[in-house]
Amino acid sequence: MKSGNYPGRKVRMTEITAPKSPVTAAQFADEIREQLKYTQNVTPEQATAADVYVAASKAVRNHLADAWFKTQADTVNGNTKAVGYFSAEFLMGKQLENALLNAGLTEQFDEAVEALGFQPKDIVDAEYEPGLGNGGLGRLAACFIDSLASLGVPAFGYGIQYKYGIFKQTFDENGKQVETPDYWLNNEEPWGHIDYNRDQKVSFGGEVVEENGKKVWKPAWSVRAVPVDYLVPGYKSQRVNTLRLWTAKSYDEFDLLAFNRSEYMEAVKPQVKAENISKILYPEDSTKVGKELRLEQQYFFVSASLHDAIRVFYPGEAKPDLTTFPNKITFQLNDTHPVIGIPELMRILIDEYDYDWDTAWDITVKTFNYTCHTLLPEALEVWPASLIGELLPRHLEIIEKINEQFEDELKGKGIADETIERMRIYTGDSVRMAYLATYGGSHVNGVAELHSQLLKDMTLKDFSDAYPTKFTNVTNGVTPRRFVKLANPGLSDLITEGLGTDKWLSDLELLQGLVPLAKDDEFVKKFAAVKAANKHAFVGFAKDHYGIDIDENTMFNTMVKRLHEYKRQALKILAVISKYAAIKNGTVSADEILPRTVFFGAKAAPGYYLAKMTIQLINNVSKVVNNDPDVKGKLAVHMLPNYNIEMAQNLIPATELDEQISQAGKEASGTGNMKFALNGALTVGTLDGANVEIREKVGAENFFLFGMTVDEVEKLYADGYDPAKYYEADPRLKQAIDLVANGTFSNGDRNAYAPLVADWLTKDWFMTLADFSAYADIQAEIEKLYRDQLEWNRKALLNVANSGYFSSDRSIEDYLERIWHTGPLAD
Ligand code: B1N
Repeated sequence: MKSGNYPGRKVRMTEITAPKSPVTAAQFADEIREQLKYTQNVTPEQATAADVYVAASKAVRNHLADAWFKTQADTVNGNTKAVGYFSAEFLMGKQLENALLNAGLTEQFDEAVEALGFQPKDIVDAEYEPGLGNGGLGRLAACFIDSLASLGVPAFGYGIQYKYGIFKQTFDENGKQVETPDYWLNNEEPWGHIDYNRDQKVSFGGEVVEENGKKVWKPAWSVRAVPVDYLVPGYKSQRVNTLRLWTAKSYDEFDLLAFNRSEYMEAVKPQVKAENISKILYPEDSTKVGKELRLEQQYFFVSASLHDAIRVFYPGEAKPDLTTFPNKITFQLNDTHPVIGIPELMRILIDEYDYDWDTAWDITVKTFNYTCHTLLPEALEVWPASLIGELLPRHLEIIEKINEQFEDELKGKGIADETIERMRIYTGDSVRMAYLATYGGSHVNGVAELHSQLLKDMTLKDFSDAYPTKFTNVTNGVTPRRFVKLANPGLSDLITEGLGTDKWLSDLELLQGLVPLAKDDEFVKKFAAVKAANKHAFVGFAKDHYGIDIDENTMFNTMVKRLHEYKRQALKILAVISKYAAIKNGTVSADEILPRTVFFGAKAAPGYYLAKMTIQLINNVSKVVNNDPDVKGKLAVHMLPNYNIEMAQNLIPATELDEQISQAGKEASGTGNMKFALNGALTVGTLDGANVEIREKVGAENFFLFGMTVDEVEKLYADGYDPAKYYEADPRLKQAIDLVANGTFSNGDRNAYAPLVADWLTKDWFMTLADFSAYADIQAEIEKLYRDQLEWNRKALLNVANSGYFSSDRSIEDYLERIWHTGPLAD
C-alpha cells in the first residue's frame, strides 16, 4: 500500500508484481509459433511482421484470459458496485505494447520475436491504430478504462465498434485537407472477440398503443446488436475488465423473392439499413450534429448495454429484483451522447419489468451520472421532438412525463415561472439532452475546476441553483502507462533512476520526489539529454512517416489538437507569420533569432469551412517559409498529416514548448496539456481549462501565461468587441494579416483566404486579435529562457515532478469518492 499526498485520497493502488502465469521468453516464442501455425497458418519462415503481430497479440490475449474470467466472476458475485462507462467514443491507440506492459510480458516478447528473426519495434508498429474517437473526449474514455482496471475497480466500457473510424487526413497540392475513409477492419484485428451468443435486439419506430390499460410500443423495425469484447488489462493489478463495443447486424434474411429476380441491391437493403447504424464515427468534435443516424447510434448502443448489464447481473432471472440495480452498477454518461439511456431505462423498468413510475424513477436517478465536456452552449445536444417521436415514440412519451414531473418539482421549490420556462427538458418542439441528464441522474460534473465553476455560473446555472448538491468537479487525467512509460522510455528510466523505484507508474504523485533533483545540475543535464534523444528519434520518425527533414538543433514547438476556432490555431500561425516577416525585414538581427521548428497537427471536421481554410493556410505558410533561403535554419513550419495517438506518442516526448492558447472560458479541460507537462515540455497558455490547475501545480514561474481571463473576455463582449482596432494598433499583427491578405501564401491570389481575413477583421468571435500582442510579447521571454538550456530544463523537470496530479488514476479516485461511491474488488 502506498499513499498519495493530496487530501481526500481513498483508494490505493496495490501493485501485484508477481505474474500468476510467468512464462519464459522461450515459452512465449513457442506460443507465438503455435499461433502462427494454427491460426495464421504460416510457417515461421513465411511469417511477415504483420503475421507475428497477430500471433503475438493472440498469445498475449490468452495470457490474460484467466484474469479476465476471474474479474468477471468477482464482478458479478462480489458485492462491489461496478462502473459502466457509456461513451460514443473510445480512442484506444495501438493495443499490443500496452497489453504486454500490463501483462508483464514486455521482456519475454522482445526476446521471443528476436528469436523469430524480427525487431520488436517492427512487430508493434505492424498494428493498425483503431480510430474510434475524435479527440480528447474519446481518448479520456480510453485513459479512464485503463485506470479503472489498474485500480482493480470492476468496470465495463460500453460503446460502438464503428466500421470506419475517424477519417484519414492527407493534404492535396493546394494544402487543402482531404478526408479518406478509415476502414480499419480491413486489417486482421486480433483484439476484439465477437460474441454472437450474447446479442441484444434493439428496436425503432412504429407506434405506441394501449392494451389492457398499459402502454405497449409496437416498433416498426429492429436490429441485432452483437457485442465485440476487448480486454482491458490493468497495470500490475491482475484485473482485466471488459470494453464491450456493439456492432449492428440485420435480422432480416435475404429477400429471396427479390433475390431470385436478380435485384441484388433490393435484396440486401434491410442488411444495409441495419448495418449502417455502426458503420461510421461522426467526425465532429465539440460541435452539435443533429442527424437521425446519430440518434439511432446513440439509442442502439445504450439500449443494448442496459439490457446487457441486466443480463450480466441477474443471469437467467426472468423476474429480477431491479430495485437492487443501482447497487450492482452505476452508469457514467460521457457527455450527452448516451443520455437517451435515461428514458430507455425507465421504459425497460416500466414496460418490460412492470415497475410503477416512481420506483422506476428512483432506480434510474440512482443509476446515472452525467459528465459535461463543453461550455459552448451551441454544443449541447438538442433533438427535435418530431425526430424522437418518429424513431422512439415510447421514449418521447416518457420524456414528456419526466418533464411534467420536473416542472411540478420546480414549482414545489418555489422557482419562478420564467426560470422554469428556461429549464424545460421538453419544450414541445425539442428535447434538451443536457437538461434531461442533469435531472435524470445523481451527479453532474465538469472536467476541470474552472470548467465546473463556469457550468454552475453560466451554462447550467438554473440547474445548479435548483439542485446545488448534484454539481461537482472531476479534473481530467491521462494514463502514465501509455503516455510516459510507452511513449517516453528514456524519461521513464531516468525517473525510475531518480526515485529509486518504478512505483510512480501506479502512484504518479511520487514524481514529486524529483523536485529536489531539479537543484542537481547533473540530473538536469541527464534530463536534457533524454529530451535531445527524443528529438533525435522524432527526426527519424518524421523522415520515415512524412518524408521531411527536421533540424534537431532548433526549439521544438508544438500545437496538436483538433482544429477549432476557439482553440486558436490562427493565433499561432499569425505569430509565426509575424516572426517570418521580422526575419525577412531584418527587424531582428541574425544572432537575435532563436531557431525554431513549429509543428502543427490537427484534423478539421469535414464540413467546418473556416477550420479547413486554416489548415490550408498553415500548409501554405509552411511551403513558403520552409523554401525561403533567408530563414533557413531559423524558422521551419510543419503541418503533420493525420494527427493520431501514434503521432502523439512520438511527438509529445520530443516537444520543448507546448501551445495551449484557447480563448479563456472555451476549452473545458484539455488533456494534451497534461501529456506535454508530464513529458517535460513547458507550456505557453491562457488561463483556460486545466491550464489553470497545471500552472498552480507546476508553479507560475514554470509556465508562460498570457492573454485575457474569462472575466476580461466577458467584459470585452459586453463592451462591444471590434477586432479591427487591434489590427490597427499592433504593426506586427497588421503585417501578418496583410501578408495573408496580399497573396504571399497563395501565389499572389488575394482571394484565397478572403473569408478568413474578413472573419478576423470583422467578427473574430474568439478574440484572436485581442490576445495577439500579449502572445507575441511573451515569445521574447520564452526565447530568453530557452537560451539558458540549464534553466529551461530545470523548469521542464519541475513540470514533470509536479504533474503527478494529472494521472487518470487520480481522476478515477475522485469519481469513486465523489460520484460512484464504490471501489476496487477484494482480492
Ligand atoms: O473533451 C475533452 C476536454 O479535455 C476538451 O476540453 C473538450 O473539448 C472535449 C461532440 C465532443 N468536449 N466535447 C467534445 C466530442 C465529440 C462530439 O461528437 C463533442 N469533446 C470535448 C475531455 O474532457
